[in-house]
Parts: sequence; structure tokens; C-alpha cells
Amino acid sequence: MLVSVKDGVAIRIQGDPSMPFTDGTLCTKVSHYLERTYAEDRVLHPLRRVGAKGRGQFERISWDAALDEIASRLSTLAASEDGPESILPLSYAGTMGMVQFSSMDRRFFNRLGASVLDRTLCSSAGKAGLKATLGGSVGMDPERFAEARLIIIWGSNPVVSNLHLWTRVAEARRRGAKVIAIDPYRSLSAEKCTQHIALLPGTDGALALGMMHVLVAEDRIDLDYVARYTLGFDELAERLKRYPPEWAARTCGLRTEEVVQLARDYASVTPAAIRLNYGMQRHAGGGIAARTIACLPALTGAWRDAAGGLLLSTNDFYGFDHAALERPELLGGRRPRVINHAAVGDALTAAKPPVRAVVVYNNNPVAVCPEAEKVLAGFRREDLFCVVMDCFLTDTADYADIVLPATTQLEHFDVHKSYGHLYVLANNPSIAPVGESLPNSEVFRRLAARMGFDEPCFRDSDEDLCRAALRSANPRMQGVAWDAVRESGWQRLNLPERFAPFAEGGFPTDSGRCEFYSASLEREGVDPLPFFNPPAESAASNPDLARRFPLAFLSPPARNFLNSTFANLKRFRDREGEPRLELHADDAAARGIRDGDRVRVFNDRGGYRLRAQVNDKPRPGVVVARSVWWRKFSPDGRNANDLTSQRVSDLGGGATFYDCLVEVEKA
Ligand SMILES: Nc1nc2c(c(=O)[nH]1)N[C@H]1C(S)=C(S)[C@@H](COP(=O)(O)OP(=O)(O)OC[C@H]3O[C@@H](n4cnc5c(=O)[nH]c(N)nc54)[C@H](O)[C@@H]3O)O[C@H]1N2
Ligand SMILES: Nc1nc2c(c(=O)[nH]1)N[C@H]1C(S)=C(S)[C@@H](COP(=O)(O)OP(=O)(O)OC[C@H]3O[C@@H](n4cnc5c(=O)[nH]c(N)nc54)[C@H](O)[C@@H]3O)O[C@H]1N2
Ligand SMILES: [Mo]
Repeated sequence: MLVSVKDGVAIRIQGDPSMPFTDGTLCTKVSHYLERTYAEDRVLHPLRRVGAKGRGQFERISWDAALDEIASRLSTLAASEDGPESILPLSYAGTMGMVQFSSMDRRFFNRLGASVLDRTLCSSAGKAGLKATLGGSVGMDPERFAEARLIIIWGSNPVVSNLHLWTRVAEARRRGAKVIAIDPYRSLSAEKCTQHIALLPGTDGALALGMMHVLVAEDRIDLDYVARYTLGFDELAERLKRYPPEWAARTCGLRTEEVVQLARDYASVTPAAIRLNYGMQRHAGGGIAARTIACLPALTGAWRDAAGGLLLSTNDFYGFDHAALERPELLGGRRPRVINHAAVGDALTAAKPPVRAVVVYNNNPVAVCPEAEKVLAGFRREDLFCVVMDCFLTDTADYADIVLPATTQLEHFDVHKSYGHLYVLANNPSIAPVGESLPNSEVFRRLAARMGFDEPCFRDSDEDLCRAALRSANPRMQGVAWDAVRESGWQRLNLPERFAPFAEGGFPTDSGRCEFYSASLEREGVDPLPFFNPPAESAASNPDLARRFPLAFLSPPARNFLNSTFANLKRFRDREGEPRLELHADDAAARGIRDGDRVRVFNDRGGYRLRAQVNDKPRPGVVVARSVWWRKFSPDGRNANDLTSQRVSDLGGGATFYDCLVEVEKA
């Protein structure tokens, strides 16, 4: 992104036309980033709560007063009987730059010995699934999608959530590729595909097993690739006998021909690329499902081609030096307890010893964490000391004792990797911090000084941190150094342009092969071969619950919001209109609901009101509420996470937002 500045004020932003991945295009939200930077409701100075928790009433205080109070409260807790584990950082993806996401903050909490947050809100199920099969978060180069002849968009809505990949998919389509969406919902992306396979939520693993059964039964396997570069094919073939396409079709709510044809297309139309994304892994069986799907390209040898294979995340191609950023040695041998972010409601209400202070940054947990009633019960606690660092008074900030104003991307240094491309990006500040706002890194630097943490690493500047992040012996990082990246803005990892990562094996697993049979899973007590792990909440897996709550509830990203970011700005809220529940005409008719009616969606965990949008986009039995709305901008002050559960996925302890049964009634 390029920023034009006049008299210290940013007046124009544009995509960097030299950047190959974006080609100078900004997404719907970031193209209006200046409105966020200069928004009227931006927090400009530190604030202290004056009203009751949740009311959002504050008075202005100085930085010194704010930091003195925080340092004194945290020091007292650290020295108390419950110790430093009574303090919990709550941070997530508000910014994912290495400096503002995970550097000085981690040093600070390591030195303190605070409880460790397991950040599982987004991707940990799929990450663990990929690790078991491929050895890490690695896959094909997204820039090669344009050359694929077959593309499967699997549990993803890239028109909305991954625009720059979609550009490549659209290009492939123009060149005649077949593009297939696998999604219970006819999303904006599914609408633009050549074919849409609308399976039941949480059944993706079953579909992949059925496909693999067909591939083996019809001799559509690349036996040479399998013999050279995979592990456990014979055991897998034996296992697949349990999963004929008729079984898969029944489990997924599809026709047998759909399963068989998908397998045949997948094997015969090449190069074949799978864009797997995180939608499909937000279920109880999400980790095993991702692992199972990741077996497909090795069976057919799709990896041989740069435009074939699978992409969930490119994260592990980067060799950033996280230990240099986070300094785990500051723990000094202590091993603080670990708290799962996806179950933070339970942690704040029931952990022993109790959590007595939270420091929230890059995160809006009251809006984005599951089972909001429990999360709120935690944040309402009078005895919980709560600090929120943010650019805005979010739903979470309303419960803060102290609010600290945070900078935006225009106002701080950072260095980024990506999970969806292969470039290192510099984030150079173009304007001074707005108001009295400070970067996260600076806040933790100042807090460290106040708390007497005198290790020299607490004095590193943000550019020191950028430099440290890129200092790495990893061959893909050779030639990628901070000073050069800062100048050019971006640099591709040291990889060939036509990069086919596993054309000749070389998977980062222990065996160096794609592991159909996973000894690492076996060691964890998990079935080492792919199997179907059903959703926790579905008619097949929990018929009693499904009798009371027969509809599957999905709350995927809205086009004009980025999780809950941007959802406070009028432009984006106006574009989304109001919270809406999309439902199929059959499900609406069965409940006497018409398009435009006010409805209430509910289950045992909670409920909220929104406007019915009757269309045939969700398959029957599925309802969709595009998210994540701020609670305070919703008609009854609630949102989708009133319904979602704190249950975690089979692998990786990931959140299971889309594994959620509900009922709907006219309000
Ligand atoms: N505009 C916008 N872009 C974003 C975000 C945003 O909030 N807004 N968020 C960013 C973040 S943090 C992330 S993690 C990514 C997420 O990006 P993706 O992982 O691509 O997720 P979504 O775009 O939410 O697409 C999820 C799709 O999965 C479908 N789905 C739900 N359950 C299932 C299932 O069981 N099986 C299958 N096959 N499909 C299912 C949903 O209907 C939805 O269409 O997007 C990023 N980009
Ligand atoms: N129901 C439902 N819930 C979901 C999802 C879903 O699909 N459905 N998606 C899940 C997913 S994929 C994700 S990734 C999570 C995301 O959850 P979060 O990471 O909490 O993301 P946001 O809601 O965007 O909130 C980030 C906050 O960080 C702030 N911020 C941005 N930059 C900075 C900075 O530099 N410093 C500080 N201090 N603050 C900053 C923003 O203003 C914003 O308030 O939500 C999850 N929750
Ligand atoms: Mo995410």
C-alpha cells in the first residue's frame, strides 16, 4: 500500500502496482483505510473507567497515570498468592505484523510469567491437520492457480475473504478451467463457480474419503508418485474400503453420482488445485478433515505440477526467527498454565487459580469469542482488572478499567509474513501516531521499564525487532533482510518463480513423505489413518439435540467487515445493512417466516434477533448469519457468538464456530 501525505496528514492510499500478488488492488475494506485512521470515534488518549463495567463511560487520563496504575496492579498480582498466572494476555489478529502481533508483548509476558494464551480462534485445527499429513502449513503457490484446469474451492469464500486469490481463479475460469465450490452455502464465490457441491456442514472429511475410495477402486492413482513420496498407501487403501461413495453421499447429504464424478474430475482434469480454507475446519472433526483432504493431491500426483496441489496456508515457508522476537528464555524455566482462547469464557469464570487481570490487544473477545454469555460473565466481574488497547471503544473496551489508544498500520513499523502468498512485506509508518496513540510494542516497552524488567531486549526499537525477525539461516530467507525490504516494500521469499514445492517429495514430515499413515498422530493416541470424525452438533451425531435445534448455524465473514474490525464504521455497516439470517425457503415456510420478517435464532447457549432473508443460498437445514457484527450495533445488543460453543476441535484445540445447531422463530 502506498500512502500520500500532505502536511503530516495521509490524504490518499493506493495499492502498490509493483507488488505482483495484489497487482495494486486493495480490498473493499482497506481501500477505505483512511476513514478508519481518521474516524471520529477513534480513541485518542488513555481513558479510565468512571461508570459501571459495560457502560463504556470513561474519563481522560495521562499516559503516565495509566501506565503507573497498570504496572502497579500487575506487580501486586504477580507478587500475590495466586502469582503471575493470575494475569492473562488476550491478543489475536487485529494486526498480524510480527512486531505488533508477537514480539515485545511476548517478551513482557514471558518475563512476568503470566498465563499463556493458546491462540486457537482461527486456524489451529487445520494447521494441526496439515502438520500430520504434509508436515506443516505449506502448499502450492497461490500465484499458479491461474494455470490450473480444475480448481476446488473447499470451505472458502475467496470473493469475500481472499480477493487476490480469486483474481487467479477468475483468470483460470476465463481460460476454461472447471471451478467447483464445496460449501453448504451458495456464497458469492460458489455463485461464480462452474459447479457447486452443497454438502452438510462438517462432513468434508467424509466427502474426501469417498473420493479417495473411488480413486483407488478405479485405479486413478499415480502409483509412481505414491511409491516414491508417500507413506502408508496400502494401509490407506485397506481403510478406504469402509468408505464407498454411497456412504459418503449419505453422510454428506449428496447424491452418489456427485461424489463419484468429483473424484473422476479430480483425477482426470489436470493440473488440479485445491484451495482449502478455514471454513471447513471450524468443526469438532475439523483437524482430521483437513488432514484427510490433504491426502488427495499425493494420491493423484497433483503436486508434480506447479499449478496443482493444495493450499491451506503458506505460513511455514517463512523462516522468521520467532524465538528472537519472543524470547522464551525470559520464562527462566517456568512453565505457566496454558489457556485456550476458544474457551476463554470458561477460563474467566472458572479457572483455578482465577484469572484476576486481562490485557487485551489486537482482539475483541466480547464480540468474536464463542459462547458470549460466558465471556461476558467473565468481563463483568468486578474483581477482574481489565486493560484494553485498541483504536476504538469496542464491545470489549466497554468493560475495561483502562483503555489505551493504539496506532493503525499507517502509524507504526512492522514486518509481515502471510498465510496466503510468498512475500515478506514491510509496514513503514507514513504519519505520526494520531492523537496520543502508541504502538503495542511501545506500550509493553514502557510497562517493562516501570516494572523493573531491565533486560536489554526491552529496549530494542521496532526496527531492531524487524531486523531480528528476518535474521535467519532458513534458505528461503536468504537475501531477505530488513533494510532491503523496508526500501522496496515487499520481497518474494527465495523461491523459484514456478515453484512446485513437492514435485519430488521433500515434505517437511519426519519421514520426508506425505503421511497417509501418521505415526505422530498415533503417538498422540489418535487413529493414524484418515477416518470420519463427525461434527458434534448434527442430526446424525446428536439426534436428540437436533430434534430441538434442527438447523445448522454458520456465521462466516461479511464482505465489508474483517472479523469485527471495520464493523463500527458507518460506511461498512451501511453496506451490510443490518444483521440478517439467510434461510432456505423450505425452512422458512415450515416456520411461517417470510422474507423481511424479524426472527429470533436460539439454542441452549443463547439467542439473538435479526432480519430474515429468505433465499435458496443455504442448503435446506442450514442458516447463515454473515458476521462479525459488534454487539452494540445490533438491534438487541447481541451477535452470532451468543449461539456458538466453546467446544474445541479434535486436533489443535481449535474453535468450532460453525458446529452449532439452532432453531429459528418469528420474533
Ligand atoms: N472480508 C473479509 N475477509 C476476510 C475476513 C473477514 O472477516 N472479512 N477474515 C480473514 C480471516 S481472519 C480468515 S481466517 C479468512 C477466512 O477465510 P476462509 O477460510 O476462506 O473462510 P470464509 O471466507 O469464511 O469462507 C468460509 C466458507 O466456508 C463455508 N463453510 C462453513 N462450514 C463449512 C463446512 O463444514 N464445510 C465446507 N465445505 N464449507 C463450510 C461457509 O459457508 C463459507 O462460505 O478470511 C480472511 N479474510
Ligand atoms: N461467529 C464467528 N466468530 C468468529 C469468526 C467467525 O467466522 N464467526 N471468525 C474467527 C476468526 S477466523 C478470527 S481470526 C477471529 C478474529 O478475532 P480478532 O482477532 O479479535 O479480530 P477483530 O474482531 O478484527 O478484532 C481485532 C481488534 O484489534 C484492533 N487492532 C487492530 N490493529 C491493532 C493494533 O495495532 N493494536 C491494537 N492494540 N489493536 C489493534 C482492532 O481495532 C479490533 O478491535 O474471530 C473469530 N470469531
Ligand atoms: Mo481468522
